[in-house]
Amino acid sequence: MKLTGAQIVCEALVREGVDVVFGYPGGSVIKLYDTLIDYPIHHVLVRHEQAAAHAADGYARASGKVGVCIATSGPGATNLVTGIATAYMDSSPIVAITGQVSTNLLGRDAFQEVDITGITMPITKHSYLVTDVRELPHVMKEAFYIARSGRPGPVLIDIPKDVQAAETEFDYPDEIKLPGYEPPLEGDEDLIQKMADMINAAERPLILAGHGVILSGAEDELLALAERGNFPVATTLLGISAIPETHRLALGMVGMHGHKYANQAIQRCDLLIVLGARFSDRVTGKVATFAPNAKIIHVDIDPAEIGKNVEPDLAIVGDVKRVLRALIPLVQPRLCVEWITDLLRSRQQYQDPQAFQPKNGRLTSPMVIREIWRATGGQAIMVSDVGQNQMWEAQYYFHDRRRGLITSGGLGTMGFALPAAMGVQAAHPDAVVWATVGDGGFQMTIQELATIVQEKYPIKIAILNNGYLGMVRQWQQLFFERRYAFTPISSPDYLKLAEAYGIPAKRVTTPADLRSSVEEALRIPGPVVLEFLVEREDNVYPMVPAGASISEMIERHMVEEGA
Ligand SMILES: Cc1ncc(C[n+]2csc(CCOP(=O)(O)OP(=O)(O)O)c2C)c(N)n1
Repeated sequence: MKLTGAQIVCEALVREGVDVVFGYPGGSVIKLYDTLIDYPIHHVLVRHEQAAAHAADGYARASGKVGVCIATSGPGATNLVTGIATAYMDSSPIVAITGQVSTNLLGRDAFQEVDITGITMPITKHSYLVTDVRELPHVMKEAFYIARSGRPGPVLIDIPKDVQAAETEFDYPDEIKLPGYEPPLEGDEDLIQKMADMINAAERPLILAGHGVILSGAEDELLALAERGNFPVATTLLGISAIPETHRLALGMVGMHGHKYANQAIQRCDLLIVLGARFSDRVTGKVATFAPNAKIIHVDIDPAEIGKNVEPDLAIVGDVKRVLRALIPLVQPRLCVEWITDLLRSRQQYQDPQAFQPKNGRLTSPMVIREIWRATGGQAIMVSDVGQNQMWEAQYYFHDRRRGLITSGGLGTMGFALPAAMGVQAAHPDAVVWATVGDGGFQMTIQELATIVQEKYPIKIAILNNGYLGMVRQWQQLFFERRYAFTPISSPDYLKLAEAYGIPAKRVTTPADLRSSVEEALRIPGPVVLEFLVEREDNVYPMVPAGASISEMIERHMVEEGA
């Protein structure tokens, strides 16, 4: 059967199980759009292409499936770049399809021509410029395979206008074999035995779970391993929800704004078992003093990660789920009583009661986040933006739902939350989805309120309005002598704005109104905007200064009481 390039794209999407795509039309994809409308694929019209990429990313992170976004050539394609880079840094599988000028105009600075494969080369797993329609079926198949296999990531397919219109015989490959690309799945048996021996011999073992645990769907195995040996489990920011955060063995997040006791556990353990994490600088702080008393085991599917930042004592390249399945029977069931009792005690003892004290009569962000946690029973999918709001969300919401936190960790992209929440809601129409955003980040992709309304996504949007680009202000306060250079930021009247979009909204100013406002928002079936006026100069504690050791945490009392 002969099909056009545009039909081949749509047929391939259907065969890959894609039921929703996020995009924005233009001259170079008009043929594709004209075809797409006849296919059983829902197209979400975003208001800016950046949002299409973030939404595809949010969809992928929440569902474990590949997210798809579409943009036209030139400015449409470049608008995707931030979203593609965000997905790349966090190993999120998306396929980005861009239109391109016709092949006869390539390289001639034609209208809306940009070399998007060149631009995105360092931020994709692979990118294709398809100049012959006959290549399209296998390019589509390969793109999905590459995006989702091994260490997942974004793939871009750039398709010139004439290729979309050209016809060829359609034959979709069943399988893909790519020379030189064979993601290693099974870990080496001998090394897994060695890993078990090290675990069995350790006195103070600690698991550090990263995004790889979630990406490989190894949550059950992680829990089985932890419970088998009574091992405490800390997570990276993206590893949050790998273990239910209210589980007795869950220690919470490590790193720059990690929990004090979790960071201390890293410094005290004698064996650190790192699963699907990449030793980001936000996690390790000063590498030379990271986990100084521990032997380190690193399990990761990407061989390039081994020894990149931290040299492990034992490395296993493989899929976390498969490695853990092979490992668990080799680990002796036991109770690490002393070490864990000690840790749990320090976990209980560490509190920052001031985080929950209204300041200057105003709410604090931790109060707001904790209230959302209470009202949703830890089961909402929380999509956080970047800045203080992100760290408070990670610290004060206990994520018990799998894939319950969606956030931009590696790139740290402000403006991520609102569009990513759209993808999350598309993946899970019945889930309770909250986007928590700062007043700065919200204004970066604020236009997506229109998409949310058009799609009837019942997203609850919590704006933590402190009148500042808070996280930068915090650094200025602590390290730049309080010179608040260009961080005070004004906001529009969010209630009027929400009204203009047709979204119910409420401004919450006092602690007394907090509970009823959150509960009311949950009762409303559609989207809601809640603007919380929070203390303007609150800081996220603890904080490890950039480049310092994770044992050198700044705590609230050191700053506010001048200790
Ligand atoms: C696109 C982008 N630009 C700039 C930054 C640098 N940055 C990190 S946090 C932050 C402040 C965020 O302010 P806001 O959104 O109000 O959130 P808050 O920290 O107050 O919670 C900035 C500017 C960024 N992460 N992303």
